[in-house]
Amino acid sequence: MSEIGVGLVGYKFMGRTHSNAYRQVGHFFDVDPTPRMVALCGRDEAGVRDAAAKLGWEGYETDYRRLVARDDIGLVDVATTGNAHREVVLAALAAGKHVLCEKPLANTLDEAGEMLAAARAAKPGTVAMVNFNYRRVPAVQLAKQLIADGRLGEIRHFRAVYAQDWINDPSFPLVWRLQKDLAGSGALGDIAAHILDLAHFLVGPVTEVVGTLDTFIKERPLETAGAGGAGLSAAAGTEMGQVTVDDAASFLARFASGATGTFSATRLAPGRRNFNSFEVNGANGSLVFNLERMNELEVYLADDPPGLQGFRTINVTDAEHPYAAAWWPAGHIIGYEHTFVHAIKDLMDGIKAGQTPAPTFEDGYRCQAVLDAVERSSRERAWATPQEPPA
Ligand code: SOE
Repeated sequence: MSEIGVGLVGYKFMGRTHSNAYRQVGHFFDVDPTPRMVALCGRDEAGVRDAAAKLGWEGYETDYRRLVARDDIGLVDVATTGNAHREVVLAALAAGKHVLCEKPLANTLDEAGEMLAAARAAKPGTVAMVNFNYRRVPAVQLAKQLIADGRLGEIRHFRAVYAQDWINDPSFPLVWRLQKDLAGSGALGDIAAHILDLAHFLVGPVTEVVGTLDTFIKERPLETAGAGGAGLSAAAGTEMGQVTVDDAASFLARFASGATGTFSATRLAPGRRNFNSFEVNGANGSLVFNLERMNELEVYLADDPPGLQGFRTINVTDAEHPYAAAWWPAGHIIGYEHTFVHAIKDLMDGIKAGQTPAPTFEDGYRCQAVLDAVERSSRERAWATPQEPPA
């Protein structure tokens, strides 16, 4: 049994979900290599030292350049604010490390292109993966299998809503996700990226979009220093600042397959804490997924006998389903954090095989290209074509 030293950059919300996944994966899956939690990295020494102790890391660093240079680290995991993805990923790849980068890959398409080029130029066997965790919900894997098996026939529509409400209160402070220079965009890159990646995973490439980006709350109180919560909470000061990103992203899409898509992402939907949902309509059936009922997939098959036709709710916890056998007996459901454990399991398998598990940096680039096209479409009020990945 081999092990691989891990260095994780970032220790807030995604840092916590990734730390939990590294701690748990070897206890529930047979992974080789197993991850060794060598060092957590963050600029604030008191903060990262306390987080390293709490989250189970052997040590910490306050400069990612030192982290990527360490000989006892073979995998660098990037869970930082979006503006730091590019520099940390490029440094880690240049140092010959495997890389996992949180979504979205970058803040701009140019950055994503640089990162894709660096991943392609890395020595053979280097893994460079993007973490779109919702692909690793067993119910989403079942949706993928049913579509791939042709059970729905020709896919005609993909319809997704990702709605949250954590910034609906105008007194919620101007955190990094609301600042373009740190986050790249708002709901578009943060949560529309998720339903777009699911669309790519389930239906295939998007070839054309038309959309609108809108900001409803245009200024917010500045965050008080050091108040950043571990999740989506924060403390507000009295000085006000400009919101420089979208609160909501809505767009239509055409797929290379001929299917059509509708996407709505907002963080101003009171009552929708983390409502990530999609519906797929094919010639012979439909699928409905709702993250708030993440262990279930609703399936309608048109060839069910007359009188017995209707959506059935499949509880996707039987051992036959992906990842399910590693956890609990059928019906004993799993949660959001398990999707990160599944991602790290697949990452370890990829490192052993020397093959990047999807989503690769090419998948991350394709997602970024559609986000970029939606931004152009919103500016120009016209259909826009996503940039193809460089050959
Ligand atoms: C905030 O919108 C957020 O934390 C996203 O950044 C995550 O990717 C999503 O899983 C939950 O909501």
